[in-house]
Amino acid sequence: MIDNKKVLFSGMQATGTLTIGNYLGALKNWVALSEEYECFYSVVDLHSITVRQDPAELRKRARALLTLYIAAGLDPKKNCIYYQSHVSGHAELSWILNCFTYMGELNRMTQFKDKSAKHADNINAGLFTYPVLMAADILLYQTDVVPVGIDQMQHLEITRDIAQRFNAIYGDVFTIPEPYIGKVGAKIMSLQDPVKKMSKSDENPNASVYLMDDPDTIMRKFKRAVTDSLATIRYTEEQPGIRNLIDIYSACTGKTPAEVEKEFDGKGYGDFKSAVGEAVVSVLKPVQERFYELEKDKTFIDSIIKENAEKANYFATKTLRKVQKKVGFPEKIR
Ligand code: ATP
Ligand code: LTN
Repeated sequence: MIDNKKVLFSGMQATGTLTIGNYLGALKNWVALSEEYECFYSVVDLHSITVRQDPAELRKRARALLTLYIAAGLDPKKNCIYYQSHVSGHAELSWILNCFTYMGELNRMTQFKDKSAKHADNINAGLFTYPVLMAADILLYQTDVVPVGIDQMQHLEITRDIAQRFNAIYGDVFTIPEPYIGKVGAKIMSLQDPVKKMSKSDENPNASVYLMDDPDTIMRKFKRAVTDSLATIRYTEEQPGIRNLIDIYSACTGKTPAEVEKEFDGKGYGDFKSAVGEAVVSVLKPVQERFYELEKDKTFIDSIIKENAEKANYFATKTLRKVQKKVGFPEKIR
């Protein structure tokens, strides 16, 4: 608890341009929850280097991502929006938690399996211990709730296991966090292969709609979206392409899948795809406009980066000191 409010933590990697999957599955919920909780939203740049990055590009993307958090509607005066690399406590706690995590647990992580298949030439130790750093992010702020997409559930479970294991040895040190998965949009699928998750690192640009795509591009991508030959708009497992479009439309309009089925009963796929495209365009337009405005205000963004790093450091240090004492590190002489 901070000032009688429960704590929320979440983060995203600056590995590429955000997709509507990231927006509908995570960022949109962050904004919805931001009044109710004391929030920490991190640009997790330490996680990004588990995959090789171009330094100048990473720096640019990280700043764009931080700006996008604000453009999406997070008030940076109320929410702590910051770079993970500006708070050394993440790396320090991560080391300690590494010593409380088993190889066997990490071996089971599906994201590790996926990423190591994809980056077979660089299966580094950081990629393997990625979930421990994520646990450190969350536990450092005594987090109650973590809004993420479904793909991050396994990482949330290991975070809880590590925290419970630590608490069982040393007493109530960490708050045990709960995941928050939105009712709609928690798993947006690729537009080209609707049984695969939409991902910002997909090589096929038509598979994902990016947050900064212009209206023509968005409409074109939806027109090309892979569907089926059943010619009926139903929310079923047999029609993964249509089901995904219904999810996207629901998440953008607030309508339930049943309402969407009714609205498009008897209509063709062409009409439906155009409607989905238009709904996405109108959700993204204000975010894009704010982004381009904010991007110009270097002084403002810089001040946010500085102030929030200080705030995050303050809370991180509190937990870190407690943990260091518990495990038996000597106190610093001041
Ligand atoms: P990468 O392709 O680099 O692995 P990603 O697109 O999978 O990236 P992440 O940075 O791993 O995105 O995820 C950021 C947040 O967005 C997480 O909370 C994650 O659960 C959520 N998310 C990612 N992809 C989707 C998706 N397709 N649908 C819903 N939520 C998603
Ligand atoms: N692994 C997450 C990003 C992430 C995160 C976190 C999410 C790093 N640390 C802490 C929530 C809480 C991902 O989306 N790939």
